Amino acid sequence: MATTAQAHMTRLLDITLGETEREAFARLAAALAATGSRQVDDLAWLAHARTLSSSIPAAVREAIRRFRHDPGPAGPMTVRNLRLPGAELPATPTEKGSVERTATVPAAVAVLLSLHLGEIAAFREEKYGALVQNVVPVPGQEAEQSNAGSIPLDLHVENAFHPNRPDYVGLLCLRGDPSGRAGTLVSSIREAMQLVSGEVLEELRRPVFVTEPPPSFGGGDSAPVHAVLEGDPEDPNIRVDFHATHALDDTGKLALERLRDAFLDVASELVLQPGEMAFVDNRVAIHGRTAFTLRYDGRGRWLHRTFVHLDHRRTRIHRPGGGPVLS
Ligand SMILES: O=C(O)CCC(=O)C(=O)O
Ligand SMILES: [Fe+2]
Repeated sequence: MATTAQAHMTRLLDITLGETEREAFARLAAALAATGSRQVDDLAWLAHARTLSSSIPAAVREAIRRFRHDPGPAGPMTVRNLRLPGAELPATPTEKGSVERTATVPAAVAVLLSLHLGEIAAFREEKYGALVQNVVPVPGQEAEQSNAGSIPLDLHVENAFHPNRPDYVGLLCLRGDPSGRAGTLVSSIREAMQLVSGEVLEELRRPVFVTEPPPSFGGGDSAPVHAVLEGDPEDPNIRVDFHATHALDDTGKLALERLRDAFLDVASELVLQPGEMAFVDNRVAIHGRTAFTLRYDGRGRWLHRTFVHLDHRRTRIHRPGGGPVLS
């Protein structure tokens, strides 16, 4: 573990805080957690968090800036060695639609990093528009294709059906899976497309795919037909959810299968540990999760999730009052 003021970088885009950064970040998060209304979704608290996000350690700001410029071949960046409450952490929540409204230290950490990357955002229809959401298994929802389940979660772009889907998804680990089995899978189109023929890539650029909203959005209509690969054919954006995206013709179906195989071949597994936060570029990479064993004894896996947009102005018409929640 690095102990100098200079944080140690495991990869260009990953960063492990040295002890000095770790303590400085912890002090900042504690100060933010104790500020004002202590409510994450309160605009005044959020404004304070935005200001403080410029005071996170320089090495973290630099890593985030590099990641924002280019997410690299694989698509995630991970910040490691953040100090979070250990033994004092409350029991892992188990209720449906669980969110973190209170500005706890972990919520403050997730918000500080997210606000340095861009603009934190949420959707009114999903988890009540809370900015910090809990990713925890929920009794009775084990078999659901949502983050409340514990069966394998198919690889997906977050909210692939939505025209204003997040640019980034942040996942902060408060409590790891005690069995060590729950892995977040991340797989990028930059790597996957190397394994797919030009003809298949051509098929994926046709607007012959539909994507249904996830259960977390309470169902509803599919998005209009769309292409799975958009933008520059050399370095496209990806828009697919292997559970919710369907092709309208047979060549499209075959192309989706080929793409899925390629994504699985290049996927990497991040087994997040407490004090680690991963950000996934939701335009370049897709993510999912392996199956894991459930525990409802208060010690089970617990992540905080945030969404980040780069251009707040683009969604202004959907954000009443200029707040962070899209309706
Ligand atoms: O549980 C995980 O590691 C990821 C779950 C997920 O896809 C999400 O919360 O968006
Ligand atoms: Fe997800």
